[in-house]
Formats: sequence, C-alpha cells, structure tokens
Amino acid sequence: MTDQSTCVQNLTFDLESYLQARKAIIEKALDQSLPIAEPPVIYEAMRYSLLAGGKRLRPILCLATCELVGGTIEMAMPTACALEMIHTMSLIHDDLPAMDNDDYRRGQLTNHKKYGEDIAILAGDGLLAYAFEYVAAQTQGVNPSSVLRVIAKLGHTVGATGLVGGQVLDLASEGNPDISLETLNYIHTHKTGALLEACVVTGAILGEASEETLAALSRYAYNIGLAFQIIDDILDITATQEELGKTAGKDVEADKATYPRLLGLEASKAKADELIEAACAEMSPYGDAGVPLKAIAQLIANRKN
Ligand code: GRG
Repeated sequence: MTDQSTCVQNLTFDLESYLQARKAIIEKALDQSLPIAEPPVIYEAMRYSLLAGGKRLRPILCLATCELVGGTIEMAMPTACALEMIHTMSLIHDDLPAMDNDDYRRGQLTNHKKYGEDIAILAGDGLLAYAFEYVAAQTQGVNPSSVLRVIAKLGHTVGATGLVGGQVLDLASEGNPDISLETLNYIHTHKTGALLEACVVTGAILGEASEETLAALSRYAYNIGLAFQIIDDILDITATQEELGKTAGKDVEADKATYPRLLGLEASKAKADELIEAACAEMSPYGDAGVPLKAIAQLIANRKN
C-alpha cells in the first residue's frame, strides 16, 4: 500500500488543513478573476462552471511547486487560476452532446443543460482565451521570459499535442474498447496527465526552478497524472453519482477502453499505487519541502471523487 513506503507522511503535516486553506484562497482568487461584464450571459455561464467547486487540485499543485522551489503564492496565483479556467473549459466541452453528453458535473447541471449548447461552447472558448490573457496580464514579480515559457507550455498542453489529441483518441475508443494498453496510456497521459503536468511544471518555472528540478517534477507529474486517470476509471465503476457529482458508469455505457476493462479492478488499483510510489520517490530528495507533493500524490491514490 502507498501509505507504508516512500509516501509515508511527515506526521506534523496536516494535509486536510493545507488543502482547506489553499482551496479558500483559490476560490477567492477565481471569484475575483472574472467579474460580470457585457454581455452578462456569457460571463454568467463562465462563472457558473468556474465557481462550481471541484477539488481545485490543479491550482493547488501549481502553488505547491512554486513554493517548493522557493517562489511565492502571489507569483503563481494568476497561472493557478488560468489552469483552473482551462480545466473548467475542458469539462464544459467534454460534457457537450457531441462528446461525452453528460447532464451533471460538479453536482450541478452541466453548462449546456443550464445555458444551451451555443452558450456552453462559447463559455468554454471564453475561458480558454481568458486563461492566456490572465497569465500574461496579471503575473507579477516574475522574470518575463519565465512568463513566456509558461504561456508556451500552456499552449502545448491544451492543443493537439495534449488535451485535444488525447480527447480525439478517447472519442475514437468509444465502442472500440479493445485497444492496446499503450494507446490507453496515450489517451490518459494526454487527456488528463498533460494538464496536471503543466500545473506542476508551470508553478516551478515561475519560481525559477533549476532544469534538474523541473525534470524531477515532470516525472512526478507523469506518475500522478496517469494514476489520477486510472483512479477515475475505477471510480466510474465503483462510485455513485452522489459521490462523483456526475453520472457514474459512463465508460461502460459508452463501451470505452479503461484500465479496469483491460486489466481488471485489482490490477488497476495496484498500478495506480505503483505510480504514486514512483511519484513520491521523485520528491524524496526534497525532504520536508517535498512533503506536500507526496501527500497530494497519496490523496490521488485514495480519492473517492
Ligand atoms: C483544452 C482546447 C481544449 C479542449 C478540451 C474536451 C477536451 C478537449 C478534453 C477533455 C479533457 C477531460 C475532460 C479530461 C478528463 C480529466 C478529468 C479526470 C477530470 C476530472 O477532474 P477532477 O476530478 O474534477 O479533478 P474537479 O471537478 O474536482 O475539478
């Protein structure tokens, strides 16, 4: 089990309080990032999904790695908010009838169910564009070349080299679940892992991390990213709609390739645990400073939603 080995917690670290405090400042920053303007309906639709809760794992990771390398929360907050804007837009578009066709997300009606498909598409587009503007216009106290590097990383992450590419293959796997594990890993690491990696790496870029640390963080992120989606595959089978805040059992219904489908539930959980172990091992050289990232990795393995 993950909690018996490299992931063992520093007993003085209280993950629950850490997450609660981080969530509170992130919620406030997100609320302030996007005031209602003209035309109000599009801002309302963007805010409806952006402020609908969620674990806020992506901005939490971005702040954590900036701090790990000696930067401050203020340096990383605009990028942390932008990452949550990008994540939210991907959820809005993923839920559309043309893609996963879901009625519920984050415990409430999906954006298109509330505002209609036309506005939901535009709300996603609006959030995506604003994310880039927000990083460029709001980041302070950071070397401009690091801000440019972050913007390039975000573009690479969301495009055909990242989320879009992963989503294309994911859609193609519907009704065709007998794909190879290699293809499934491609889908998972692009559709889900790429954005988690961007969170981890951009925070560290903003904090002026060394290339060696960036490489270690990137390996940490690859491991938690794949584990995160494996657990997502498992929860789709084992959790309820109430626990998930979205419809359960969608992968089976769409006859999709998933880890449990290819390996079974037990082997899938074992694989996720193995990846979390590897992620924690990457953080071991950082001592106490690496503890929050180890704890977050462990949380991913044990999450229930
Ligand atoms: C980014 C340009 C651009 C397009 C998006 C639709 C699409 C292309 C990609 C789909 C990406 C997607 C929805 C991946 C699934 C990732 C995932 C497991 C989401 C759930 O994340 P949680 O559990 O959700 O962190 P909360 O609500 O807690 O934030």
